[in-house]
Amino acid sequence: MARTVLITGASAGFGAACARAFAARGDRLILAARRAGRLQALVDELAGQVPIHSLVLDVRDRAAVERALTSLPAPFAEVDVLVNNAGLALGLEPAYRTDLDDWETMVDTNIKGLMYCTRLLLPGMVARRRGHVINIGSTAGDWPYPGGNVYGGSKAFVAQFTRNLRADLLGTGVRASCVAPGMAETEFSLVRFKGAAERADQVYADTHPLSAEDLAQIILWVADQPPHVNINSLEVMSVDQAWGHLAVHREKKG
Ligand code: NDP
Ligand code: 8X3
Repeated sequence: MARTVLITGASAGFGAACARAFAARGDRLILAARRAGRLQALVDELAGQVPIHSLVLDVRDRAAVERALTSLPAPFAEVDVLVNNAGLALGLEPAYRTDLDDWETMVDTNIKGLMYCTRLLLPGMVARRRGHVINIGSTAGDWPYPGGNVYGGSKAFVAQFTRNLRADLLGTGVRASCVAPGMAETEFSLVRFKGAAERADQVYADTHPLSAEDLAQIILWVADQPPHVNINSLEVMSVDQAWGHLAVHREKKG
């Protein structure tokens, strides 16, 4: 049966790949992002396939999110699957050198934007006794690394928020899942390094990272489980990525 699927951050990366994957399954799509042109190109690509409602939306703007999600037009009004994907990392500086504005942007997007969308759509899901909130976390939420500071902290929030949602949603039939990818080649690093393409490319050089399409298939699989099955959390890495040893500071004495 066709579902109504709302994907935030649908203009690029995982979000755009999810739009294509859910469209191929025949689901109705609500696609949200800030860049209208990118969103429109995706709508043009998929419009012949499934009904699509696009929202030019900044998830940090609580009033705009409230307006958009409380006035969804009829065929899209009952959201079955919310993919809370919009998010970003900004910078890789140590905590004592980062730009406080970057920290605030990450909190506003990765935490508050995700909160707004979830809170606005949950009551309908609970009333209909069906629905699925799929949050995109990160390995950075579990495994610290230098420069991960607020980005990793925001993704730790996503992981624990998802578990707490499960606790609150017990008995409602509504599902909550956190998909936590490791390194994946999207525009993520270009955004993190503020357009420095060479530096972004280095992240993926000479290795085989996850792709947006890999993640879209995994997210689709999470959504496609039978209604009584809840994938709580799912961590996924490229086979070329694993944990390193703990860092040790050494300094000659005297
Ligand atoms: P991309 O940069 O390719 O895509 C990010 C998407 O988020 C874009 O569509 C962007 O659209 C949207 N977005 C960013 N800020 C906002 C905002 N304020 N309001 C609405 N949409 C917004 O990155 P990814 O696809 O890689 O990232 C998707 C998610 O996956 C993020 O949450 C990221 O943290 C997470 N992730 C990524 C990993 C990776 O290695 N790539 C690994 C683990 C997790 P627009 O600019 O048009 O608004
Ligand atoms: C993105 C993966 O390792 O760059 O969440 O933080 S990482």
